[in-house]
Amino acid sequence: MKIKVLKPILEANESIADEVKGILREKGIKLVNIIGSPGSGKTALLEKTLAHLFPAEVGIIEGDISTTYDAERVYSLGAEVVQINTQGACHLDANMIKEALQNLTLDNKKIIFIENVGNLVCPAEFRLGEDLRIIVLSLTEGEHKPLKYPYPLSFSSSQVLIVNKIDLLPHLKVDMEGIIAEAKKINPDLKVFPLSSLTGEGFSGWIEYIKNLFCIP
Ligand SMILES: Nc1nc2c(ncn2[C@@H]2O[C@H](COP(=O)(O)OP(=O)(O)OP(=O)(O)O)[C@@H](O)[C@H]2O)c(=O)[nH]1
Ligand SMILES: [Mg+2]
Repeated sequence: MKIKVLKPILEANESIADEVKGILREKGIKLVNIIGSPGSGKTALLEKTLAHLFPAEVGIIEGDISTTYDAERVYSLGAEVVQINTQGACHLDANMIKEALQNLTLDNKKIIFIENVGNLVCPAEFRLGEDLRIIVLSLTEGEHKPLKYPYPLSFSSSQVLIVNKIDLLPHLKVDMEGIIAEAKKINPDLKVFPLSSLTGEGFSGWIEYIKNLFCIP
């Protein structure tokens, strides 16, 4: 009997992620992968960010286990959106992104945001061909998240940490500076933006950063 050994899942994912990167590089489009726990504010961050960009130049890939609620929220703001329902899987993989790209108009896009499935653990393992990986952490998630979740590499493989819901700071017993210090212990190069996706407080630094990084006027 011949036993077939398939490529390990992560190895196969890596090569498809490279393909995705190649497709988008050819079109001059930047890809941003947003990771974070359920309810941390990934969609809210996207909604407020869209207000500072030309929505027609933005594509969004929404990853959820089920429903199109988040896709409807960003679609109503003028962005083209594709919803991926993973039917139980706790993360997106590069193959799903490759397929989603076939359902987006690429010619008029400058940037594509991926909202990954709400989960601080599984999505970190799967590179999607992104140019930038962002982790969104809400202050309501409590302290010590960076040290409790160093593996897989959710904090160390991200370039940006959004500390969301700072409008709630007066109502919480949480040490924001302590959270940031912990995250920096794991990844000293993290760019950190404390902000509120509800009030817009702290947004100017984040918007300036992403526009400069990707040369968006
Ligand atoms: N006070 C406050 N509430 C926020 C902020 N950002 C998001 N929320 C609220 O937090 C809840 C979750 O926000 P979402 O943007 O749906 O979170 P998400 O990370 O996209 O959630 P999933 O897609 O389910 O993983 C909603 O009720 C938002 O209104 C914020 O900065 N401040
Ligand atoms: Mg969401």
